[in-house]
Amino acid sequence: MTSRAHSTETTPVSIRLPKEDLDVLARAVRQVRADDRDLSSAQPSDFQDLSRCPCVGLIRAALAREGVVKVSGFPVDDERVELGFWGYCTGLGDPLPQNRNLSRVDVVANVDPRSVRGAKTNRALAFHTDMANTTPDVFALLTVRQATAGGASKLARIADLTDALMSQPEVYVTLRQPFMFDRSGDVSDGVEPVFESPIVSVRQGVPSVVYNRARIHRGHRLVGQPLTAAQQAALDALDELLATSDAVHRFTLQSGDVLFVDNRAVLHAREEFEDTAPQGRHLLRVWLQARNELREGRREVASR
Ligand SMILES: O=C(O)CCC(=O)C(=O)O
Repeated sequence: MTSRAHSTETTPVSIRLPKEDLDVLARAVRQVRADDRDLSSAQPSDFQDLSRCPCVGLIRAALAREGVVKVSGFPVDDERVELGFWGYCTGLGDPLPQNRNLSRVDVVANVDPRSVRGAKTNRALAFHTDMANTTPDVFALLTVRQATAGGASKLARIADLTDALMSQPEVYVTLRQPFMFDRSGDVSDGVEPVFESPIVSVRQGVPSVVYNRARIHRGHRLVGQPLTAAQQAALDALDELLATSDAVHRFTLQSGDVLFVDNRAVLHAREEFEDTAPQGRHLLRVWLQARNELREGRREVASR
């Protein structure tokens, strides 16, 4: 991604889904339905032909290089859109459950305006990385319907922010120490309600990020460990950088757009939105664990 101020619209690397991928996908979905199965019983192996589709390889390469890629032209009018979307995503990684109900595909829409989970409201979502039951390596967001107004996406790669953070050594050192994160109670049995992680880590030369300020405040409250002055100052500095940096990209997703994001490399945010149409903004989300090709791709790109 090239640097531009985030008040202007910029577009991530974009790929239009070719007919070949759409045909392979439609065949796989038809076969699952013909076997009288649905999203809950479909298997990644039902969609294995997609791994040979050229577009899936291109998406993987763009994700490793840029940390984000937008794919347009996903068929959203099909009543089996959730099954097709999940199936397409399994070509890029192993699917992960997203919450206590082990949802394979979660809905992002204004269904519960007072929810603690911002994705179920129309509120602005501050910069964060995805987490709850587990932490995905990659997430995919499909826009089924846009909002009447608002809802623009914002993205920032941690690698583009590290120089600015390192120029404030106390901030950088603090962000590399552990913070407590609340999982918002959205966990399956046996999963701890709070987890500990640094915000910024560097492994084999690759910077990665885990961030959600609201969850950090709740996590520290839950374990009875108030944030120190240095921790508060480090969070303020990171938020200030995200609010002002030229490395932030802002754009609006259209119906049929899928955004694939490396959740370890890129922070994302959303602006507030408004729905006046009877059927409001509706997005679908899938979480993935990266397979080796993606991890190795990231390391290779970082070592150039
Ligand atoms: O609604 C959006 O555009 C983004 C949603 C989001 O940030 C999330 O689900 O984590």
